[in-house]
Amino acid sequence: MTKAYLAALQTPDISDYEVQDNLTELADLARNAGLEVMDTIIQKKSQAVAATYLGLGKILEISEMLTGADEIIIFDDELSPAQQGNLSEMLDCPVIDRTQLILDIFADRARSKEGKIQVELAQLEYLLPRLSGKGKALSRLGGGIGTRGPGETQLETDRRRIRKRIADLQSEIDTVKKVRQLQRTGRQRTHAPLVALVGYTNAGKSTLLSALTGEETYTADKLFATLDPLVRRWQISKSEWVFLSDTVGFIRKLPHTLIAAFRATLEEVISADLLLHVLDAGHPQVEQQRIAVEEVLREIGCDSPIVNVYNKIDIVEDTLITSPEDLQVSALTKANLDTIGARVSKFFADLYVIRNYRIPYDQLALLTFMHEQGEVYQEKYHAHGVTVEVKLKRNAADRLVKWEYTK
Ligand SMILES: Nc1nc2c(ncn2[C@@H]2O[C@H](COP(=O)(O)OP(=O)(O)OP(=O)(O)O)[C@@H](O)[C@H]2O)c(=O)[nH]1
Ligand SMILES: [Mg+2]
Repeated sequence: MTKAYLAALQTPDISDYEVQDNLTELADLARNAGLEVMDTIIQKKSQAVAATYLGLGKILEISEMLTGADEIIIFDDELSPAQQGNLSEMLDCPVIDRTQLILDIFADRARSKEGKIQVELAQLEYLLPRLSGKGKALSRLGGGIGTRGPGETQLETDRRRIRKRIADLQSEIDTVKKVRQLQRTGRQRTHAPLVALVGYTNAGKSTLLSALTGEETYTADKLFATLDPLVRRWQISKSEWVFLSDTVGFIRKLPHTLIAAFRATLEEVISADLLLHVLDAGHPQVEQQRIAVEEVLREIGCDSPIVNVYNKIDIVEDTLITSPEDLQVSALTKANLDTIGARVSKFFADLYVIRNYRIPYDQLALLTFMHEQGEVYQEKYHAHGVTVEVKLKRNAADRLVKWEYTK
């Protein structure tokens, strides 16, 4: 098993607690990538050294730890291509950063064609600037970590071929996007709302989707178990149902290349009417995780309303203090799951209104609008115009008050 050493730079704005937290998570990521974590190295410094990231003293200290066996050094922050090349040369050992580690785990987890294309795109975008002049350092990453996915041969091809591959992958993703768009349009036609489960990786999203919908999903106690989006029907009450989606989990410092590459997958989240933010209440860093997820949501341009669902309350010993709007459940023991249905049902009851309109014949575009945006219950043609009974989102209805009438 490859032995991993973890390294982090602690600048004055980062507390001891925070740096430990980040390293604990990095160790978890490393183990998820099949590495054995040996030791951690922290350097306190006002800023990173431009050429080598760490100072010379620290680099010597690390080199003394190394035994020359199958070893790798993993940095908690993204290294520049030059820093990565220099460090690897000086330590005579593969050097990767958190981004590359996450990309590697994603490559290992990707099963579907869509997942594989997106991960490969992210990996190539990451590798491209690291190819020039540092070919030697990169090809030394042989054997396992950092080489899964695009493969050794592609790493050695010139940048032009990689650019061409990136362009091909991008056009494949465009096709995926179109297919997803069609599926969404199909769903929109049913006028059932879309609720998306979002949250930190391993929070219990897939377990919750299974518990709510009764559908089997893949769940596992590992990071990024789910990569592909999944949409299922969820009957929230006898008369109401919604679409519920499960997608890839988030993490702190999620690589930008991944976020960009996973846009097609994340559309499911962006276009949702409501987000259920699943939080692992048993995790010591649950609040930091909540903030990290909210940051990623902002980054992908998602501003849908959010309901926080604190999951895993079965393993929380003390009373969990949350805001009164937040829900507390256990997907595993199914405790309090009915509170989620009740909240979602209330949300949509407040979101939609049923109204009657009288539309003159010279305003028929409004009728088209209602068919597109809402669910038309009744439509009658009279001499003066059309009367319609329709269920619409409240904000759409507000724009139509002029044509409203009470029966
Ligand atoms: N104790 C406890 N464990 C839970 C609960 N819900 C989920 N888990 C466990 O947490 C682990 C992760 O669950 P998943 O449903 O795969 O989590 P996820 O959010 O889908 O994770 P990713 O797909 O990796 O992002 C699994 O081992 C689950 O059995 C819960 O309510 N209580
Ligand atoms: Mg999952």
